[in-house]
Amino acid sequence: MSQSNRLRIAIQKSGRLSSESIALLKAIGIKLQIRDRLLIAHSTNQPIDLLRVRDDDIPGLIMDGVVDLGFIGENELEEKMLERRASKKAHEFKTLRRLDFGGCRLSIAVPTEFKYDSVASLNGKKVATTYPYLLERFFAEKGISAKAVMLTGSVEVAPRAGVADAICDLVSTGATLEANGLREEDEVFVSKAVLIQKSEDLSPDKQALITRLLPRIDGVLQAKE
Ligand code: PRT
Ligand code: ZN
Repeated sequence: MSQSNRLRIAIQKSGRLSSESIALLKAIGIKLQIRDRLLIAHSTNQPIDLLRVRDDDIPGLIMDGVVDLGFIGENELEEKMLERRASKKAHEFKTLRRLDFGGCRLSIAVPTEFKYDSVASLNGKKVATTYPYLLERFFAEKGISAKAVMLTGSVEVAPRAGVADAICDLVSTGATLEANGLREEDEVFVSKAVLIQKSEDLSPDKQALITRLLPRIDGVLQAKE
């Protein structure tokens, strides 16, 4: 397979990070034509292609060196890094910038009737989460022996469904927890969107393009402060 000399950037196809990732690229002068169904979008004024995928795939695409840059939430990035490190897969990347969107926290929440004094109240309990590696690292740091139960969706209904005693899920406003009779107790990880680069060296042309783009990103971030 011939290596394209166009810079490849992975972005979430549709979800909470998509529109702000695209808005940032446009704000730094990259013209993009995005057709909704297509996996690839080409820039019309820069040697840049966007690869539009599920956010879960972005850390692996970077760590396997398949794309050059990616926009991803730190929660997803750190979880996939821990998972890949545990299974001895490539897990290196470089963080270029921490961005001003996608902010959330990965928190432990319990049903309102659960008596929670500290994280030690979770000893011997089951905690449903989509982020078992982040949660188990937190338990290990705190010396807690609790079980992370993996659920890829509907984590907030796990206690009511009798699947777990508590949950560990992403929170932004807290409305979802409240609607499900859950109370936020402890923060496991605080996250924002980041721009990352694969760890292997890029061609001089690609690296020079990134070096030109980064000050423009800084300008956009500063203007919004
Ligand atoms: O389809 P794909 O796999 O690409 O998307 P996805 O459904 O996995 O992800 P998406 O678009 O929901 O989220 C992408 C990223 O946005 C996450 O990985 C986080 O980095 C970031 N983010 C920021 C959030 C939230 N805020 C957030 N509130 N991701 C999810 N939520 C969910 C949370 O899981 C819970 O269900 O929103 C609900 C809680 O919100 P509040 O406001 O009620 O507290
Ligand atoms: Zn996802």
